[in-house]
Formats: sequence, C-alpha cells, structure tokens
Amino acid sequence: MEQINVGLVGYNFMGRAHSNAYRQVPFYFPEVEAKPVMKVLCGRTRERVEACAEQFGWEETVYDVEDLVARDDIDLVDITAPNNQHAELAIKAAEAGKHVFCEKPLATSVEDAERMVQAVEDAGVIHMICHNYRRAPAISLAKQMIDNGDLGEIYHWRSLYLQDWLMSPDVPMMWRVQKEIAGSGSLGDLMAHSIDLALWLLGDIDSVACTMETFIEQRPELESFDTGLGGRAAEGAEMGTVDVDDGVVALCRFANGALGTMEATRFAAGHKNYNWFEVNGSRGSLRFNLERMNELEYYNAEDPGDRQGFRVIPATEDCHPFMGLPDGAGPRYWPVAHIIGYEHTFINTVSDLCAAIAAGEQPWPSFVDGLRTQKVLAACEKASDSGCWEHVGL
Ligand code: SOE
Repeated sequence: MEQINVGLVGYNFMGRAHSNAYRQVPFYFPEVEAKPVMKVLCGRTRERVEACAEQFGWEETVYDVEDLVARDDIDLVDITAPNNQHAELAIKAAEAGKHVFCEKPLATSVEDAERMVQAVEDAGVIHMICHNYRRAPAISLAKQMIDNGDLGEIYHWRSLYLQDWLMSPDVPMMWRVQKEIAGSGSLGDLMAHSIDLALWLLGDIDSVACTMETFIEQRPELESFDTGLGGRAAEGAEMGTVDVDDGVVALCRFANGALGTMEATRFAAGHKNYNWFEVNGSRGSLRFNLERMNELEYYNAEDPGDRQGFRVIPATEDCHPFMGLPDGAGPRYWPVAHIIGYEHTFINTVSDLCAAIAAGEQPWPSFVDGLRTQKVLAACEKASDSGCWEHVGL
C-alpha cells in the first residue's frame, strides 16, 4: 500500500494536532511504507474549513460527512469533532468500509461506544482511539519496565490530571462544559487519559468510588458555536448553566489487587497540563509528569542502601521507544537530550496507525480499549451519584 488517503472531520485543537501528525510522519518515519495523504478536510463552517485546509495542507474540503464517506478515494476517516458526534461519524465511516481513527473519549455513553465497536468489527475495518500519551517515549518505557517485571508486584496507581483554564467565570459555555455535547467535564476530558493509562499499565479496574463537583454553575452563552478552549463571550451575553463536573476525584481497585487514586480538574490554579502518574511496586516505583515529558523517574528498591533514590531517566536515547530509527540507524528525531514535545505523541501515534493499516493489522489502543475506558467513566459517574463503590464490569 503506497499511500493512505485521509479524510479528517474537525479542524480545531485536535484537528490541528492530527493534521500536523499526518504532515510529519513521512519526515520522521521514512520506514513506514504507506504515506498518509491529506486528501479531504470536513467541517460545517465553509469559510473556517477552507481556511484551515489551506493552512494545514488538505487538498480538498467538504461540508457534510456523507460526502466524505461516499468517496471511493478515502481510506481512513479521522474524527476530531466534539464527543457527541463520535458515534454517528464512526459508524457511518465503518459502514462505508473506511478505517476509523477517533479522538478520546470514544463516545458520551457506554451504549454508543458499544455500537461503535460493533460497527467497526462488523465492517472488518481497522480502528484506533487517539490516546496519544501512550506514545510519549517515557510512558512507553514505563510500560516496557512494568511488563518486564522491573517494579515487581504492583501495589499502587496514583494519577493527577490538573489544568486551570476554566477558573475564570468569563470562560463561556463552550462545548466542553455542556453534558449534551461533551458527555462529562474533567472526567471524560482529562481523567479519560489517566484511566486509559491505568488500564494499559496495570490491567483491569474492578470497582470505583467517585465524587465530583461543579464549581462555577453559570457561564455566559457563546455568540456562536465555539469548539475551541476558553474564549470570551460577548458583553451582556445571556447566562447558561454548566451541567458537567469541573473537578473529579476517584478511588479504584484493580483486578490484580492494586489500589488506585485518580484526580482531574480544570480548576487547579497554576497547573496548565499536569498529566502526572506514579506506580509503586515491590521492586520500585515509576513517576511521570507530562510537563517534563522527556523524563521518567525511577526508584529501584534493590539499589544498594547508600545510593537509593529516585533517578531521572532522560527518555531521549535512540534505544527508547519511538526515539531511534530501525536497525540502529541513528536518532529518529534528534540526538540525545534534544527533547521532543506534545505534538510528537501524535506523530508517533499516527505513524503506528499508518503502519498498521499498511500491514492490515489492528493497532493499539483500539475501539475495544476505548470501550473499556468508557465503562470506567460510566462507573465513576454512577458511583458519584450513588455515593457507593460501583463495579466496572470489564
Ligand atoms: C483540554 O482539556 C485538553 O485539550 C484535552 O481535551 C486533551 O485531551 C488533553 O490532551 C489536553 O487538554
């Protein structure tokens, strides 16, 4: 397969991150034979779609997803539209025989996530959910170390996903604070990432306890549908009611006996994108902080007593995941310690997606993984309502 013709739905924050990834894969992953071709950008607002297509490098534009999935020259449909559109768009694409790539969370309900899994499996197409942080080299290194037994028996998962961009009451009623569109607030927007990493690194979550809060319940309405982050409302705008969580705290019990705590908020003053986790085991601990993305902290409980302590592993050597070209041919990005950034997690993700499509293989994380996270999200919401521990049912 020489090329993969891509149709992208959505052009805001994630549409831009995905567009950049398609442009960069051939540059940094020359060994991936199937090159992504940025064929069609799809969106509702013609002038915005055309401007973004021009800026990002998409060949053509359409304004209705039906026109996109009807095209014979599209191989992959990539969905970065708001969460409540994921199910309809993915099912349409799968039924048209297109491979499907979808931003997180997979859907706004378990029922919709299950319909998406059924559709892609019935269609026999390749499917992937974009949990980009799995392919931060330091997090993929953590996965290798845990799977290798370097931490021994796992006792604890501990995660924080802290931002503060919603703290101003002037931030308007954009889609991320509307349950009908987003499904939930900090829970699905941020804790979904932590839950995906917890499931990937530690395995099934059996049960959860959870509590949530909405700190600012009224926000000014938007003049027009805004799918960006934040923004300002017009003077004297009507007030709308926020019906999602601003902050969420959860406890969880893993099937392997480990205990977990998770927290997510967009009201943690001073934290901008603090996606942090720590794993504790019988042989040591690992700790990651996205704001220091190129580093993995490691405590080896078996180090000699006079030199034990957390050490920093700079995950920028050619030997680290995604950092070296095949067959030791040198650095994939830059020489050691020249560091990479947020956008490279998307480039790494999209390169594996393209390689999988070319090989006819199913990449990770799939829609089945996305459904697992959706079940944990739903159990958290149920636990928050009931005030009791709730089983996840994985
Ligand atoms: C906003 O909270 C956001 O853009 C999330 O939606 C993304 O998934 C996360 O990676 C960064 O923050």
